[in-house]
Amino acid sequence: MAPGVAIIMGSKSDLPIAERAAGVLRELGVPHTLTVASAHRTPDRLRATVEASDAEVFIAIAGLSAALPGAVAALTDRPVIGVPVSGKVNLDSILSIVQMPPGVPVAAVGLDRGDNAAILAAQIIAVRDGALLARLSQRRARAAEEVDRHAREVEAGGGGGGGADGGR
Ligand code: AIR
Repeated sequence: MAPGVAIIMGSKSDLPIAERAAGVLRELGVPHTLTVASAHRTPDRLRATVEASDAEVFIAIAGLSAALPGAVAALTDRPVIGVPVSGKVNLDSILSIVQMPPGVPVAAVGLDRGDNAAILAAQIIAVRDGALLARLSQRRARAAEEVDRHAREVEAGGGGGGGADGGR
């Protein structure tokens, strides 16, 4: 089933977000690799990582001036999903990822949303993988059942709080 998804983070400090992505990919049975390479601190390592990878989709995770997803996109024609990482100023990483120049797109997910990056990467791969598409559909059905259960709890006066993503 390899090659799957290559997850690259700009720093080891991004690992909690990368682990969210890896957890979802594991659950969906999508092979993946995990590494650290910074667009600014280790550009040579980043180039070598991308050039050596046979991944179908890249997930690039970075905070601050988050050049990483764009730098990966500059090095490959395969799809790149950027995950901005939250910090003191959150718009910096979001805009660094969203504002790519014409011709070199990066798909952006929300702040710290490694989980959504993994789902999107799996959806891209699932275009040619019916079994993976079925697992994605089952995952979505389970999430819908959870909302139904929450609705019944709230309507019965249970409440309990927590947002749709558990407040994460
Ligand atoms: N970063 C690393 N190289 C370039 C950038 N923009 C990002 C990392 C991390 C943040 O800078 O992706 O989110 C802080 O890195 P560190 O290593 O200081 O914790």
